[in-house]
Amino acid sequence: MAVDLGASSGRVVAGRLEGGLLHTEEAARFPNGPVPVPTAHGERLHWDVLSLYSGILAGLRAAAADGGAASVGVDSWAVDYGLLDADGELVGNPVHYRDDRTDGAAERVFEDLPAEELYAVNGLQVQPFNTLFQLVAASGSAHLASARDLLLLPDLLGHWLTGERVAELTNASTTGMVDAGTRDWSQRCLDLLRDRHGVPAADLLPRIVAPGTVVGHLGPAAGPASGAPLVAVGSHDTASAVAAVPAERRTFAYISSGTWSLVGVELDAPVRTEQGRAENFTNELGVDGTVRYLRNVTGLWLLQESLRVWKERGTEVDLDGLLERAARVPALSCVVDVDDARFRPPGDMPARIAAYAAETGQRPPETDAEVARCVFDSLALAYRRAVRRAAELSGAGVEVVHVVGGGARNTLLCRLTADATGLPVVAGPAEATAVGNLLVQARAVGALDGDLWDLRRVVGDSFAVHTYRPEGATAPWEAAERRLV
Ligand code: LFR
Repeated sequence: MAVDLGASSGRVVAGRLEGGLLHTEEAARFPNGPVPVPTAHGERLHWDVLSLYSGILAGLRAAAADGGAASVGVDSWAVDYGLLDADGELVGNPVHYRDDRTDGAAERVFEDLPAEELYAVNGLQVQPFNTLFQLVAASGSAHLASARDLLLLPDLLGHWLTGERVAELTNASTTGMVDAGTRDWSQRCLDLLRDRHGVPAADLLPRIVAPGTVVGHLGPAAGPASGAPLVAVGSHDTASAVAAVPAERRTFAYISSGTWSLVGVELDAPVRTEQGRAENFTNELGVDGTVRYLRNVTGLWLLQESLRVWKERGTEVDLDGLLERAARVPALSCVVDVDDARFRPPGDMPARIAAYAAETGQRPPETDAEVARCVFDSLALAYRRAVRRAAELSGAGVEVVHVVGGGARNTLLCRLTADATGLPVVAGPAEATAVGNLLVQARAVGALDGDLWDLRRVVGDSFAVHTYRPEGATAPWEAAERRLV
C-alpha cells in the first residue's frame, strides 16, 4: 500500500502484482492544504498533520480490510518536517513550505557559507524553503528550543506508524544538509547551524536510510494492516515518480507534473558546476543511486490557485470545459515567467498574471479560458527551457520527454509541451508517484527482482501511455521566450 501525500490531497493506493503486472486501486483520498493560523508574529501557514495521519490510518484500515497488507510505504512533498520533544510529543504543527518565515534566511546562511560553497557540498537549488533555511528561520523559536528530534514528514508519519525514527535518503537530500557526494549529512552544514544559528541539527537528525530499507512494522492503530513492514520508499514524491517513468533507456527527460513541475534528467552522479548553480539546477538523490538533475518549475499551482480564487468569488469552473475553451484561445497570446517569485505564495493568480502581462507590454488575459491558456503556454515554455538546459548543462542526451503525474492527463498541456520542446512527449502514468512507491516496496519484500530498469519495465507493461508528436515549428516558442526577458 502506498501512502502518497500531495499538497492538495493525500491518498492510500493499494497495489497488487499479478503475472508481472501491477494493478493499482485508490483505497482512500482525503483533503490537504495550507492552514493559516494567527500567532504573536502574524499569520503562519501550517499543514494539518494530524488530519493527514487520521486519513492515512482510516485509508490503511479500509484498504487492508480484506486480506491485510504485504507492506506499506509513505511519500510526500519534500523539505517539511515535524519536531518531537523529549517525551516524543509533536511540538506544534509542521510549518508549510510556502510560509514566508524563510524570507531572508538563505542570505543569512550565505554570509557564513557562500552560495557557491554550499552548492559544492549539497548540489541543491536555492529555494527559500529548503529545510536548512527553514531551520535558520526557526532558530530561537520556542518550538525549536524544546525539540529533541526532527523528522521529515513521511518519516514522522512512519514514526507514528512504527515507533522508528529514520531519515529516508531521497527526501533528506532536499533538506540542503546532505552532501550529494557522500549521501550523508554534511558536517559543514550541521556545524554552521549549531555555531552560527544555535540549532543543534546533529542531535535532532536521525540516521539516513536508503530507499528499500525495512524501517519497522505497523502497530495496532493500523488495524488489519498492523504487523505489515514499513518500507522506506523514495519518500520524496518526485523520487518515487521518476522511479516510475516507463523509459527503456537513459536518454529521456521527465516532467513530474503536479502542483509543481519537476523538469530534468536522470544521472549517475551529481553535476555541481557554477553554471548549473547560477541557473538553479538541483541534484536531488533518487532511488538506486540515481541523481535527478532538475529545475523546480512552478506547475499547475497557478491553475489550482486560479480555480480556488474563482470559486471563492462564486464561479465554480468545470475543469474539462475550461481545457476545451483554453484550447481554442490563440496560442502564445500572453506568456509569463511562471517562476517569478510573485507566483509562489497562495493568492489571486489571475490578478498577478494580469499585472505581469501589463509590465511586459502584453495584453492581459481576461476570461478564465485566456488565463488557463496563458498558464499552459507559459508552462510549456518553461519546460522547453528546462529540458534544453538540463541536457546542455549535464551533457545528457534527450530523445523523448516523459510526463508523469496528474499533468499527464492534461492533453492540451502535453500537446503544447511536445510543440515547445520539439520532442515526442510520452504521457503517463498519472499515478507514477504511487506506482514508484509500490514497486520499491514490492522489491524490498521480495515480490519483485531486478534493478530500476526492471521496475520501469513493469510500469511500461502495466500502464497505458499516450505519445504526442511535435506539430509545427519551435520558432514561435523561441520568439515567446524573448518576451520574458
Ligand atoms: C513536489 C515537491 C518538489 C519539492 C516541492 C516542495 O511535490 O516534492 O519536488 O521541491 O514539492 O516540497
